Amino acid sequence: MNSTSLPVGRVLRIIAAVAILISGIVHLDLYFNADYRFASPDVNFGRSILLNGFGAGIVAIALVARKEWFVRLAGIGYALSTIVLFWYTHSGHTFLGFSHGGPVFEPSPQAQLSVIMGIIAIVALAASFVPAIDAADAPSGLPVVGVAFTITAIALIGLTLKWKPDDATTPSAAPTTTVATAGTTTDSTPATTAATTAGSTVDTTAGSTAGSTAPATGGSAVSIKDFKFDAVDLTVAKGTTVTWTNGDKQAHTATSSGNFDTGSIAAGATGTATFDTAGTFAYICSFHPFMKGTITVTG
Ligand SMILES: [Cu+2]
Repeated sequence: MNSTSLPVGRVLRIIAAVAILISGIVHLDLYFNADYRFASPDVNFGRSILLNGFGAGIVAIALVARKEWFVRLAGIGYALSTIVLFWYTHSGHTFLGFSHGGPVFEPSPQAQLSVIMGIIAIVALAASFVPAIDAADAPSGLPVVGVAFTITAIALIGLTLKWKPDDATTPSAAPTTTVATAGTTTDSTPATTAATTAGSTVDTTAGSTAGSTAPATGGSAVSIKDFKFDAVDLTVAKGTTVTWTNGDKQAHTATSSGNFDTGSIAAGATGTATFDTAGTFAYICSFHPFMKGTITVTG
């Protein structure tokens, strides 16, 4: 080695900084490009995503500049809390509350990049707490590995941000159990049925198919826009099929635990539930539990 040899600890901190920075860029993208800024007026959900993005930049700079234990611990805390918040801010379908089959996270495919980068940062920083690893001289090849990782990571950002579920002719992430037939039973609950019209049904006229896919028997509509159900409290007659039309760039659901669940409704798509039992059913979006509504069914 020469006099400029690199301690492993420094390489690990740079790797963690790059990973955390990527996680933060994902959050900034969610905020500015995926409409999460519209989730801000009433709740802090959007703002928390923005804060996460800026916080990532600060933590990343600190990790590159300083090697104190508390800086590395802050890096672990940042990455861990991001992953925990993914879980906490979703009411839950599957892994960390994301939905729903398919190869990617719904509603935010880029969020899986954030999770992967968080895990990398945690592992790298945890390793830096092992004195023997931290103090060792990096093998001459390690900086090359670091550069390769950085380039790969930046390429991943580009690819992930470019990738939009809407671009696909056949939406891989959308549930494939139903086609345009509203009210198809997918729920074992006898009282109600739920179905989701996959994004493929809106190929011709996006958004306007809600009316045509709704059954003729007195369907009722709820629009979803800017992370809100526009008919917050809807009253319908028994037997009515309610159609939710998603006008956001993000997927949403209408979910009432034990009663009905539209499943993930992709951007521009519709989901339905049929109400055969009188009563009042409070529901939320399981991806964004601050989105609330009720359906009251009159006998
Ligand atoms: Cu939602």
